[in-house]
Amino acid sequence: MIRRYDFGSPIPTGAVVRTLACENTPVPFFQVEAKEGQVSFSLTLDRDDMIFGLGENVRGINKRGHLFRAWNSDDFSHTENKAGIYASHNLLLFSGKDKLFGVYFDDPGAVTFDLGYTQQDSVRITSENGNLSVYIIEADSLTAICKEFRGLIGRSYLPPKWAFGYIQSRWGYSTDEEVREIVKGHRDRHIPLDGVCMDIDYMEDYKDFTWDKKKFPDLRGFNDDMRQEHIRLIPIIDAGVKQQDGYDTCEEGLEKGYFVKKADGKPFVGAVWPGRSYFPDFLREDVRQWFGDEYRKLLDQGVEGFWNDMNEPALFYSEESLADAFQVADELRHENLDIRSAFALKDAFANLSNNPEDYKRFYHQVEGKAVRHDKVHNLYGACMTQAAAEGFRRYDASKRFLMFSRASFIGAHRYGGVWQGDNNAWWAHLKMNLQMMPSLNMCGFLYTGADLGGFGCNTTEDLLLRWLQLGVFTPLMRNHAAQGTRDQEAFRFSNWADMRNIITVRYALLPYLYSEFMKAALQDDMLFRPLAFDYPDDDTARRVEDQVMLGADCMIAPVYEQNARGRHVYLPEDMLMVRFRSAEDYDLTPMEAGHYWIELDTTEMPLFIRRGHVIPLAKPAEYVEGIDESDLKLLGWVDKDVSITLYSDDGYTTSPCLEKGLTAITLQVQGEKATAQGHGLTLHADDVIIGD
Ligand code: MIG
Repeated sequence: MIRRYDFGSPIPTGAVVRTLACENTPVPFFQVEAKEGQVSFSLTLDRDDMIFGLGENVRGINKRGHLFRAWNSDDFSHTENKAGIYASHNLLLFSGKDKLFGVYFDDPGAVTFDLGYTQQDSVRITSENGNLSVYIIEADSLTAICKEFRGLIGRSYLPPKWAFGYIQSRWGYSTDEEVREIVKGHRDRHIPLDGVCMDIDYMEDYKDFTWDKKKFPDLRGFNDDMRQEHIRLIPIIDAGVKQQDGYDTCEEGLEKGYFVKKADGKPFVGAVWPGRSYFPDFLREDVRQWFGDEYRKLLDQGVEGFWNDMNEPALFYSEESLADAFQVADELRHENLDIRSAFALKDAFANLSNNPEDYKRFYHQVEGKAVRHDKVHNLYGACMTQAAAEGFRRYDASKRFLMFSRASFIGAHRYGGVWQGDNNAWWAHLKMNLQMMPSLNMCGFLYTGADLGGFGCNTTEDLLLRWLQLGVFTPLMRNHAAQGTRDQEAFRFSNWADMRNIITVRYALLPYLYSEFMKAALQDDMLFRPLAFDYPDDDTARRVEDQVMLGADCMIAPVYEQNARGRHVYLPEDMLMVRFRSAEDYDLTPMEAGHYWIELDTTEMPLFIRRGHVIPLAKPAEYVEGIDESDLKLLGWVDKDVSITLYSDDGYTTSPCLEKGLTAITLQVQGEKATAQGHGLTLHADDVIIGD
């Protein structure tokens, strides 16, 4: 059951797709206080209450105890003290002795979430706008609450099947020759690969929808060559449009008045990669249509996927803030810089980027009215993703395109996926990657993953290998690194064969992972769940922060510590451990519920299959299109006959039908032997373990 409560005059966000009448009774569970234009919602926590949600964010799965703030930020250092990163996913789930409900704050501006931070037993959520809709969601389990919520916000984005392949990326690839070398580096060593991201250097002077003709003289031909090798090119698009005479996107945007404007009606100028830039008013439908159609310039070259960046929007400086900083510098020029003035000078420049004041300098048009940016800040990236997705639909409605964005808001989950932004080559960020998966899934973002190996800082051989072992399971499996860091492609390292072996596991599991992804997307379920969702009565399971449930049948528990040769795992029920070294080299260990220390060499990764469940494993392939989905091995630990269904489709149809895509597989147990049947499938059941 979902109920809606309005406060002030809510600004439409597009997050919710179901029309619900507004209740005129007080909102349950919370004490409401309106003060100085803000509205706060408070409640008291019992000692054992837990709080889930907030999507893409720092800290653990249980969010209790920290202070968060919904304010999409280009923050390249995801440390624990941060109040948020690139996304605002304002969903909370409360679970405890007397509490079981979800609450969604549909507010496009800043919202603070004091979740037992100021005082450990109290929660206070404050909408700085004071204009919002609050949705209270009740059902009989956390999983059911999420499903209800997902019904409210609409079906998740469906990527094409190739987007589940391994993708290589690096900020710095700049010529077609270089990309060919990267592809060759993988293909020569049989490291599977399906895509290469093109970062900002492919563009001409960082201008959206252009490419440098010297570096990519024949983009169409190059794209075709890559397609022959089963590789897709995935160019980046930035939110800011370079200010330059003769640049068509800039000129057209100016002429039609498509860019955000200052109070005086002049277009706002902020700087990003290309220097001074304009920012499309993505909150306007006509602007979305225009910008979305610009992607055609690259789609016409055969491109089938993009990533949208810098759409918080990131701002290096504005004309105004830069002028202020220079003024401070001028004033201090002849001073004897002391403790105060030296810092004042430094701060004048250090605080230029993503400065809160700049976000008050420009306006959007929302339903014909000018709305100051800071009131709707968190919608910007989401509306850019929507623009792209709608552009793709107009371009070819029959086909799925890949889209993942950096900034997001709930609602954007219908239009694209997200990557988890600029992490670092830190072990802590491997763990954070795992913890973000279920939280993002709660909010509808199913197609997601983090920069494997770490974006900033230099990775190490063991960190990348361990991170790939998690990446095997994340729908977006992309190795990405920042300019200036150590080369990070798997083939650069002495242990490349171990990395290859791990990546082959992804391809062997792909029929299963794709099936679970599509089932989750088409039924508003989560692909990754905290253990608390599946074992609500198990107090140990409820507090597990480093293992998560995957699909209907599995649990994952990656190693996330340097030099570790194993880890502790808690099994809430009997499970079969598959210890993979590669798609074809693994061992099986049936394990009863309980606590274990599991030996895992750096080359080994575990997957746990619940007793009574079976999952399919294909032969390894070097690209998604090469996977033979008709010849499958079954893995599992069963006591009796089992039937499962496997979803499959052509991989690009835009209106997949769950029922049509399902194939039933039945496993029959007779004595010590299992046999399996499924329409059109060759099935091998030798790796199914029977009974005790
Ligand atoms: O701030 O395009 O998060 O993935 O490589 C740098 C260059 C801008 C930030 C993205 C990152 C990308 C980088 N971009």
